[in-house]
Amino acid sequence: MRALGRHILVEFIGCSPELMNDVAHIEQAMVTAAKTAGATVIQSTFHHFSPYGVSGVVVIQESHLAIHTWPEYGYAAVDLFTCGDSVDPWISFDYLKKSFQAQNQSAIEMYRGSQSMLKRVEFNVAAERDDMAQRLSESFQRNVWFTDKDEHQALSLRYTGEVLFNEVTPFQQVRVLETYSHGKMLAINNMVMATEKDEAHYHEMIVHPAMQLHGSAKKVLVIGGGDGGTIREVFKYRVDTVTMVEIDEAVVRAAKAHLPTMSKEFSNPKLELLFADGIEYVKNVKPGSFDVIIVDGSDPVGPAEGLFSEEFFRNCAAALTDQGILVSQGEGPMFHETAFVEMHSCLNKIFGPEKAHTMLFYATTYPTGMWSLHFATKSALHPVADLNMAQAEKFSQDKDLHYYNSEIHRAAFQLPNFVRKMLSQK
Ligand code: SPD
Repeated sequence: MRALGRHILVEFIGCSPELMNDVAHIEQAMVTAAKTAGATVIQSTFHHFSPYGVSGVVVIQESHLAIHTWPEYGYAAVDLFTCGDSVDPWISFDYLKKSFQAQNQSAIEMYRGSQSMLKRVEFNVAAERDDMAQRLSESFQRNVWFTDKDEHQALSLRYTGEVLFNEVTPFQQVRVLETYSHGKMLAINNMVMATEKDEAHYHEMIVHPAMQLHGSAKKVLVIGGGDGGTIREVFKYRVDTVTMVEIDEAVVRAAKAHLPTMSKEFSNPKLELLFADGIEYVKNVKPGSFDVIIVDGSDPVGPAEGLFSEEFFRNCAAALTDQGILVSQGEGPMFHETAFVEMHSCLNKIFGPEKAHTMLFYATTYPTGMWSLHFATKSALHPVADLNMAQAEKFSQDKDLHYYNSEIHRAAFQLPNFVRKMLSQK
């Protein structure tokens, strides 16, 4: 060979946009492309960026394969770089072309390290290199990362690269992945919804402050919450009925198949499960039907967008009894700040400033880790002053709760100054 390495710069055009946004597929394809060409794979590192795009590298003993995709253009920029005679990068090229369903492609091959420019110096590393290669090839490491982000910040979790559930429904993409640090994770449209390790923070906080303050809620409405974590907490009380209105049956199916600790109450006979649009549901519900309404929706993009509107909250307020309480997933003050502020201001307007409150808690797998719940009461009950602390503490102990206790309840309603300022601006 006239050069040390061969470098093919590839443009894959007209690829399947779905495949170009599927980090697990791309990682698998790149690793297989390397192996098919006869390369020894050492390590792969791949990241997905929400909403679109995947970047990754497969390090091979003979150099590397790298990619960056733009799903919205059906485009992938790929580098195939191999050294030595034993690996033919064009075999990887052919494999990827098929795997990405590319309609067009162009490629430029460059010879790297032209022998005419280089002078060999005496340096005998052959023995060590063979030994090292043997050891490395026995421990191929995959580094596949899921990233939940906006334009400026992100939270990433490393996962196995295996996708346990993956469906694009008429509403959204629903996936269950196996993370290394947080167990199985439900992701909707590339946003973390719940992980096995920290879901109790969210589900206990969206349920217990309202149920404890109310003290005798019998009829509860849950909007969203298809993973089952919220109803699991509600069924820790002596309720008569829980009505759950979930727009996407695939979320419930994914949870039943892969998230048993969250989904265990779906067989409860007191559950009325409706697959319908919660926004439409509350438009038509009889006034005064529910003691507690819990809005456990996704983020304010896609089908959950209407769950952040004034009309929706007005309908919820009407659907509550006179002692009723509303709680809604409220986004983070440092992530989706606008939605966070507007939702509070909306509840202020509908319920009155004395009756609209905000809670903060730790959500370790939501971007920034600081998450909120908005809380509003129809009655004059104050969520802290009127809490029966002894009863809340006893409940937390008796039920062996993971996050909620009486002190956490009180603390959750205390806000840092910067959050107070944000909320008083509207
Ligand atoms: N960014 C995440 C917001 C999550 C809201 N709902 C989660 C569903 C858990 N039941």
